Amino acid sequence: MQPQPPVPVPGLHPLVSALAETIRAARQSLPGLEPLPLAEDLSSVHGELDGETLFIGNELHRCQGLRKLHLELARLGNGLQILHCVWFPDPHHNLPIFGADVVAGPAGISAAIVDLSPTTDCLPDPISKGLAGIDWPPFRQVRELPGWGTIFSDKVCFIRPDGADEETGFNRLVRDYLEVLCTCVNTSAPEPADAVSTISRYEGQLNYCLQQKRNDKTRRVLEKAFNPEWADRYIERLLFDNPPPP
Ligand code: BLA
Repeated sequence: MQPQPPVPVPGLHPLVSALAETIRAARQSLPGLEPLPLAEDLSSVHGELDGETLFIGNELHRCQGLRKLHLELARLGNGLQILHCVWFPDPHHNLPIFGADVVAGPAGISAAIVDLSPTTDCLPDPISKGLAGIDWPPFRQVRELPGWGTIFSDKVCFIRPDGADEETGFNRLVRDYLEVLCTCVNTSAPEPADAVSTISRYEGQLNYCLQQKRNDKTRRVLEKAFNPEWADRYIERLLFDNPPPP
């Protein structure tokens, strides 16, 4: 049950490695950061599919204000690489959910998404103001969100990066989003467990997890690489486990 040190994944796409470093650097600035224990069979997962090596590396932490920071790097066969990251707030704090997902196939990155997602009607004021001050690169291929994507804010960035300059631009955008969030985490104070605001943030986070679980693409890839039972446990227990009630 010991937390694992970052496991290097050989041959990762440059944007995937660069984003992992951006996320780790931001994480380091958080108050009271500590590793969270991770079940042995979920921390570092190896497998084989059609002669290809499958690999998933997970890093799990918590800090004051955030109940769970999850960074996952995966290679899942057919040249598929995934960076998955969600920082789940502690509902006692008025903080959004940070989410980022990058999917790279043999032909390059098909999906790159980053957001600070609200758990109530709107984002906290300092987050909205911080995001409004960010310089967005003019991405050429903006993608349409799926039906379950109503959980994201109006500041969500969902693109297919067009070339190395846009990949660099996306990495910079993620760094800027994290800077806005980390500034707020560092000054955030908890509200009582029975406050209406705390309870509605808890419910909002439950809904976020529920909607993310409607993404068939995640489940399908994991079922194919491993098996349906393993995929189900992985999604329910690690990727989108429900928050504990406040
Ligand atoms: C899409 N996610 C995808 C796709 C795959 C995965 C294969 C399709 C790629 C494409 O449309 O180009 C697979 N993603 C995974 C797997 C994991 C993963 C296996 O994270 C984990 C092991 N998904 C998230 C998070 C967000 C997210 C945190 O896990 C956003 C913050 C978004 N992924 C997301 C979205 C799509 C996607 C919006 C597009 C879905 C669609 O178009 O239907």
